[in-house]
Amino acid sequence: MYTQGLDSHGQRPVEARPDETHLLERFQARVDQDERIEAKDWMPDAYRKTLVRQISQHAHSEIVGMLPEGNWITRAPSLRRKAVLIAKVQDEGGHGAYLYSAAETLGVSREELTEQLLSGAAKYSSIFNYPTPTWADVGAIGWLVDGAAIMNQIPLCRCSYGPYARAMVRICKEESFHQRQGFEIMLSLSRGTPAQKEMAQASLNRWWWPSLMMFGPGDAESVHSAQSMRWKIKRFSNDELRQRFIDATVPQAQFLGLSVPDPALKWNEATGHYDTGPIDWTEFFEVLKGNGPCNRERMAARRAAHEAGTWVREAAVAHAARHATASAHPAGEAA
Ligand code: FAQ
Repeated sequence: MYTQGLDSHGQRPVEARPDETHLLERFQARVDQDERIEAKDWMPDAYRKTLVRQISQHAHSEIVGMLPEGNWITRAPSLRRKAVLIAKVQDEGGHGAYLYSAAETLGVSREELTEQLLSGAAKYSSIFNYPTPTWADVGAIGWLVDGAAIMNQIPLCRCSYGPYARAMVRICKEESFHQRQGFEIMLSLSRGTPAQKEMAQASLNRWWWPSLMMFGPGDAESVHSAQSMRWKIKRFSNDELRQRFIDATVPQAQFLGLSVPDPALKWNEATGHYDTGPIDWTEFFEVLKGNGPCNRERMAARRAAHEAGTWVREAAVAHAARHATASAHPAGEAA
């Protein structure tokens, strides 16, 4: 019930029906030449399915991702922080809306996608199943979670599927502001009183490892990566992006005067990258199975919100129907 899409379908190699071989070759040639694939173009069924899976999971993540920070809107420490946080959480809702629209261009309805989320059939990012017990968590989410999201999403602006790539351009601009506001909260706390600095450190300790897990399983375990990279949906592997994030973020932690909670973390002169200790993949897969600290709470909140919004959806449908009747029979014309 609370799983995140355990009915995962491993990506089978794409096989063309005999009559599709030519279409498939042409499609791959277009992708290889970095041409954009648009909604009405021919595309292999598996490409369409992969995009619907990834884009909808991404949309669900944005929507569920409003909850951990939304938890702090009523308790933000100043009017300025409150206004910024409200705007940030609204941006995430907007990202969800663009992404659902991008998924709809592939022939799936928003209702179906919502149903998949609410029934537990669809996944959303593991990261949003962790709690936000202190204000510093709002800083850590902006700094680390939005930071990881940007690292993963900038390459998606060059995704082969046009509607997804275009949605990502605006999303990345907004995520970049989110990352800065998070870092600025962490900076204020780490330059504040000893108690504030301790709060920032505790929050880095909580969010560091889950942020690394956001990039998905290691390359050897990533079932979709190879095919998605051939299709140029993904441009870099999970491990490559994770390493880039680590290399960019460790110096930021040093600037804040905070320690990354990894005793094995070490700069490797030979590779030009940071080496890290092992990631606890058992924790990741438990979160995906629905056993993270907040999976049940997050799904319960989404179901309650959906329920509470029923009258809005009904009113919108009634309004659209009335509008359609009025334009079909303008005033003065006989019905
Ligand atoms: N959580 O074969 P791969 C954000 C699943 S938005 C849960 O490597 P793929 C903004 C994966 O779906 C954050 N499940 O899969 C924000 C697959 O299962 P399936 C979301 C995960 O697709 C900030 C299985 O494991 N971002 O943060 C995760 O090639 C602050 C095997 O994995 C996106 O969605 C995970 N972390 O690569 C909002 C970006 N990782 O589907 C509010 C777009 C993997 O077969 C506040 N997505 N899985 O049942 C992607 O780039 C890719 O889908 C990856 C996974 C990289 C996430």
